[in-house]
Amino acid sequence: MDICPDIFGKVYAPSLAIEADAKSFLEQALQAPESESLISSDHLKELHDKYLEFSETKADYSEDFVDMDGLMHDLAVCLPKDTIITNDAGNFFGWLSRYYRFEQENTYVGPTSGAMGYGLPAAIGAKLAQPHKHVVSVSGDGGFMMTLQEIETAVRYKIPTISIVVNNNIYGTIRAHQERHFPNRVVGTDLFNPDFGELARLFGAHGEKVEKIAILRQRCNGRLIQGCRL
Ligand SMILES: Cc1ncc(C[n+]2csc(CCOP(=O)(O)OP(=O)(O)O)c2C)c(N)n1
Repeated sequence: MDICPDIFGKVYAPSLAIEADAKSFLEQALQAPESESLISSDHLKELHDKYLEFSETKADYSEDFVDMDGLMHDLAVCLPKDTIITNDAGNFFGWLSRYYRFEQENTYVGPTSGAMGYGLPAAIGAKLAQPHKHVVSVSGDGGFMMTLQEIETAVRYKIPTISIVVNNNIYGTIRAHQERHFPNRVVGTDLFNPDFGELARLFGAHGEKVEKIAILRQRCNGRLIQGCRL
């Protein structure tokens, strides 16, 4: 369903395309008797069960690299439910949107227009507004490089937020399109990043470069988030 019909079929072919305002459609759909409903309650339960299975975090920990499934599992277990999460745009977001369940209101601050570089500044703003809550931003390396100078702001004003930078040394989202549509013709998507842990320390913040998830678990346990036990 979308308010703009131009979107239909752009990425996936829908079996039923509905042009509508999401809010008013949902309000009416909720009031419709089951006989008129587009979907039976059994089918709804079946779909919801599939969603729960798909989005259940997996305690996967590769020995060799930071396994995003395992990272999401640890975040879900570790972070208090009122933690505010902010993010950038990028492929890394797939894991966050799949696995992290927002169970309380006002715990997600995301870039409506899909802007990179949003996560860190948004986290600083959220922490100023809700200083009693933990605030964690999740970014790709490309997005983080767009606004990382705001670490200086956070240090100067003593605003304690946590930033996770998923570093694959490419603009992964764009690279994926290049490889799909123009194989062997990638251009302008390699990144040559600094060591983000070291960079954070140069700004006067705490910084860690994490190459294996075991190290993250060992270093973070009970330190970055008070009371967190993995
Ligand atoms: C300000 C801005 N510029 C460009 C884009 C287009 N864009 C979307 S994702 C992306 C690459 C993201 O790369 P990275 O942050 O490294 O994350 P990855 O996809 O590798 O996980 C780009 C350039 C955007 N969303 N916002």
